[in-house]
Amino acid sequence: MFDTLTDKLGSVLSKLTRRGALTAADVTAAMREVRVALLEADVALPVVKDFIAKVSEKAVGESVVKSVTPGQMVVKIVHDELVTMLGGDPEDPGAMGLDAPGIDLNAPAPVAVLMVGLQGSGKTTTSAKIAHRLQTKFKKRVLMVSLDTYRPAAQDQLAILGKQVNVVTLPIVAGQQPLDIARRGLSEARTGVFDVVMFDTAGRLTIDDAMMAEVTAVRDLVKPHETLLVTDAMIGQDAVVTAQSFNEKVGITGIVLTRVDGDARGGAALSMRAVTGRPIKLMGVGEKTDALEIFHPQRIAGRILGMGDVVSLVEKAVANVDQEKAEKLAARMAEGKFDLNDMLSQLQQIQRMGDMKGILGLIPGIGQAMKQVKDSQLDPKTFKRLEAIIQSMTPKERRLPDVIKASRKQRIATGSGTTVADVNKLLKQHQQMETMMKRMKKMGGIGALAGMMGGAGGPGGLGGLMGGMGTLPRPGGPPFGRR
Ligand SMILES: Nc1nc2c(ncn2[C@@H]2O[C@H](COP(=O)(O)OP(=O)(O)OP(=O)(O)O)[C@@H](O)[C@H]2O)c(=O)[nH]1
Ligand SMILES: [Mg+2]
Repeated sequence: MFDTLTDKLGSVLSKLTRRGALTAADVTAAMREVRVALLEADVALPVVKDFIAKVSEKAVGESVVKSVTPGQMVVKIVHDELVTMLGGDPEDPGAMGLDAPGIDLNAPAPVAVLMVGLQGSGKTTTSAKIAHRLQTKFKKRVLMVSLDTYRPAAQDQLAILGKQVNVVTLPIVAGQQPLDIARRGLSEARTGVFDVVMFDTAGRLTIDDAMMAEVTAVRDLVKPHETLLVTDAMIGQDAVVTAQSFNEKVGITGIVLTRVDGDARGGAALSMRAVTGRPIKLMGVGEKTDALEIFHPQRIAGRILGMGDVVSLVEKAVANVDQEKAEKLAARMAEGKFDLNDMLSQLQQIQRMGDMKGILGLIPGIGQAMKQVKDSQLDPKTFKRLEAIIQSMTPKERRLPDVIKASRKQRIATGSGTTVADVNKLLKQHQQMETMMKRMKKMGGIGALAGMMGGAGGPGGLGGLMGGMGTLPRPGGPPFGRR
């Protein structure tokens, strides 16, 4: 489905990865091409704008890790942003394995699943595919119920599919209306001890008020745990509009994108999550009853970019650098050494770890002390400012902070866009941290740290917190994406 997009992105980004250094202008030019590629793939304009803005912001602020080129770094940023756009979490690639059911069955049996969508979108076929999948892979007993009394032989169609895949369908009673069939379906699902009951509905347009009223009445009766909108990937942006209006009128919990095997340009898949706020859960990849796949954001992003090797290269490089730095820092701290370079690398590591309060809260003994830490002390801007101050120092000053006297302070303040008072504060903080490292060495390591955390709210508090961070293992996954 994404062939054209993959080709375009591939050529833009591989040009970048081959360059040694990147200027802001290179990134801007590349982003212009990425933007065109996304628009041509029929991705909704607001989604494209947002995507480009996020990637550009991250690409410019990104520090480069040795052993990868800036261009490779940009590929990784684009990748992570794609994953996010598709509803995934770049830091948690295993969030939903490919062998997950794909839909949420976490409710008392029989779990009701309602299938809705436009005419011919693939509701009936998809119902059979899902039922088949749940029954064979997840050992669920599924009952299928057709509420399509509009199209001739629609109920027979489901019955035939049911036979093919060995899934029970509710016996057809000629002339019965949708709500009555639904009621009968529910009671059959209960008495027959089914795990899941799927309701296939007639295709309808959201502008057809009578039919929309009918489906909401069915919804109120069967109280579906999942209401899946089945929509055809081939209809591009219209699929997104359809999803929006079904969501407003019926309320959907997820989307199944069909005909992903066709030559759709991919825009629907890419904009759906951002525009509707609902995830694509599954995708239909053919007419056969087993042609159904989990919509896995990581995988799809990988497929679109087709640069998995670059992405994993960057992930590894970043993980290595972090690991090396953390180990070096821990070793130095164990010796009671802690200069401004060490402070800088700690600042950078902490920032990469994302939500600092969340992470600090995990450390035993710190949760309590955390309550006293002012939010401003954990504000990313504060860290950035501290980082800027240290970066404005010469190597000698970083190694031997004692040489920093008045005129040097003024120079550093000017260089980092701060004030002499800010520089003084940082130096004081560093001194407190250094003292603590020395004390810690005497007291025998990190175990002593919690006891020293009592005054976390005081001026040395943040220093104390950061002192503890260097020896912590980094939480899994690459430290990119969210900042
Ligand atoms: N290639 C391909 N064809 C599909 C896919 N899903 C459904 N189809 C085909 O699309 C056609 C319509 O599918 P149905 O399941 O009958 O669609 P529907 O939404 O139930 O249609 P109505 O009940 O008339 O609204 C059938 O020929 C299916 O085989 C898919 O993922 N890929
Ligand atoms: Mg149908």
